Amino acid sequence: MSNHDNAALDARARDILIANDRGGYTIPTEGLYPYQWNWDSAFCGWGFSTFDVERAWQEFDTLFSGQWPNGMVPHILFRQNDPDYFPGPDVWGTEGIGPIPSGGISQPPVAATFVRSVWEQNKDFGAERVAALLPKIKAWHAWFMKWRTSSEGAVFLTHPWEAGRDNSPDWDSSMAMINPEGVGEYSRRDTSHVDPAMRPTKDEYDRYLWLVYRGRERRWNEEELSRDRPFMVADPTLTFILLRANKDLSFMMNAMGMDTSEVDAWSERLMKGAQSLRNPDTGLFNAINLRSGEHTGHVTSATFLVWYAGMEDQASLEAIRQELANNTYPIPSLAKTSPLFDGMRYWRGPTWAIMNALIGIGLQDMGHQEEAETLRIRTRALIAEHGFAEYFHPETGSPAGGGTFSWTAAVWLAWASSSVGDK
Ligand code: 2M8
Repeated sequence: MSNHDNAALDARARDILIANDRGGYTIPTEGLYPYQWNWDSAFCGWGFSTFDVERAWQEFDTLFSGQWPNGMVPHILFRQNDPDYFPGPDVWGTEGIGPIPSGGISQPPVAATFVRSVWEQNKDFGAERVAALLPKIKAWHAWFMKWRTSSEGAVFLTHPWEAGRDNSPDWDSSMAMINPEGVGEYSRRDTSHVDPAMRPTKDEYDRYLWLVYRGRERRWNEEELSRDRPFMVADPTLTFILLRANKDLSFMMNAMGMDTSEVDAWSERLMKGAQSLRNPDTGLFNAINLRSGEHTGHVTSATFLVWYAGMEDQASLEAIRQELANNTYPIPSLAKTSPLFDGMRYWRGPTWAIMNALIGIGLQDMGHQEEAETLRIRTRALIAEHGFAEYFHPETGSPAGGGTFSWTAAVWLAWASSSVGDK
């Protein structure tokens, strides 16, 4: 599609990861996100593995070094205070709970899958590292099973930041049920780094903070928080990703001669949970507002993680073919046919390279070679033509959000670049 210098782009992507390296961990991008984020970090490990395997293992190690005693791996690790980001460690108030000041919620557990991928590239080199990580990964998945699964077995989020798709329309109806009283004045930092038209609204931020204050008041005690959850949405991102990660965990444990029965039982449960996400009206998978019981009805990029979870589905296959046909740069984070579609606003329309990589891996694994390759080639063109941005307009390809973004660079190196497979 595009006529680009692939080797130069590989070098540029490596430079971005190296420049965002803060010594064993990687920040998503300077300014906007100055800390270690959970799923960003796992993607970075995958990206580093293409040129520095030792550094890849370090990334996983530093991520799990922030694990809480209850097994949770926080969505952000605040390794130093940086006034450029809000809400920072003082707002979260987690000091003393985990080993490092952090967020009080988690993020999509992609780590097991990338750990497996890096280990499989060189099993001798990675054996010890994997053996040390497996109990930690298992404890994290156990935390999800205990505190974040619905009665049907789908994984739910308790804060929009927990699914990583911060302002997705999937949360709108649940967010509307919150009255963010008492949030008071605060000063956002994100809108000083990025055009506010590309970010969540003040109404959304008020609710994000209200939920954080509520968690902080309860010292992030899951037992206490589980008694009354004002925000609770069963989500395809978390459900499909945990299901996939859990199967990869089982695979690695089995290879190490460990008993996998408990982990396999979790996969069974998650599989049922995933089925509960199928919207009877559209036939596609989407989120459920667990406080009202309603499916949200939105077709998002998370809808198409179904193959990533190792599940087959004809209706989704037809729908993704349509997305591939209808967008120059698929897959939009919200289908263009939605009246809420906004091509530049974060998780309400733009295309994200990380979601494409996960969807593409799933399609490939499940034998949908043609769709997988189309998605990979279009993502390659998108990045080659528009740079290593945080996200992109699905029609024009305009770069949006932060620039020189780590996970876009990582996805380039490990999946989108035409040199992948040559090595
Ligand atoms: C975005 O989320 C953070 C909060 O976690 C933010 O807006 O401040 C999301 O895109 C999330 O998925 C991502 O991990 C994070 C860092 O790239 O940024």
